[in-house]
Amino acid sequence: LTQDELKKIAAYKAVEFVESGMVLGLGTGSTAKHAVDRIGELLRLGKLKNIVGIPTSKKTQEQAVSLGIPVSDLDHHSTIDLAIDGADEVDPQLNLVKGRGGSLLREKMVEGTCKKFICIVDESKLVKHLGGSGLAMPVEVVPFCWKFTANKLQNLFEDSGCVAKLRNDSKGKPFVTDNGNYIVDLYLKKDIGDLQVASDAILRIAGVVEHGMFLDMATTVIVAGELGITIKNK
Ligand code: DER
Repeated sequence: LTQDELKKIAAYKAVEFVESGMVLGLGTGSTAKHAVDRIGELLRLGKLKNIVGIPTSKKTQEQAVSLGIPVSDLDHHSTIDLAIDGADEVDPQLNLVKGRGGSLLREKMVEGTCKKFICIVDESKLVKHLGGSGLAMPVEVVPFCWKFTANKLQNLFEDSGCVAKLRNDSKGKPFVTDNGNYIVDLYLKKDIGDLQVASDAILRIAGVVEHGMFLDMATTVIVAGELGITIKNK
């Protein structure tokens, strides 16, 4: 099975937990895309009714609208029944790294106010500890003096051999999030120790808007692997 087929399997399994009348958080990324497609298909087939989607990015909003999924926002629905979204890393305690797609702020706002958050991944996302994979730990920062903020972040994790890099788009310009901010990616050579301590320290830096560690937020993780589907509950 290809990675995308595994993503689709996890996504379809998660949509089995969607009930008519729900207010749904719609995730962002290639895995969540399959879940949004499936929700649209079930609505079209009449197998789901009265769904309201709260998108976690402009991209997902466009996808939902194109599928005929009614969309709204947190100002109109401050509590969400179920959010379905992907992740870049999942540790054994269901802590996540998200944001390599650049949508972490709206994802964290939506997934921080839902009764249930089902995270959908293929097995390649499973890690023992967050942050040590050498892949990006995204941090959304204000554009104003971003270098100042990036240096503060780099110094914070200097004992983990951290390198902070501004994320650029395909044209080599700074990537700009849906919220008009920049992303500084942290590349760590060692696992992050105490995740909550790290989270608090990052958020104390004034130029930081939000980071990509989603701690104690997922209530369920659905993992699709070569040997089948695993459902991990908090
Ligand atoms: O950027 C994000 O937060 C995405 O949800 C990411 O974490 C997962 O993206 P993928 O499903 O394309 O791997």
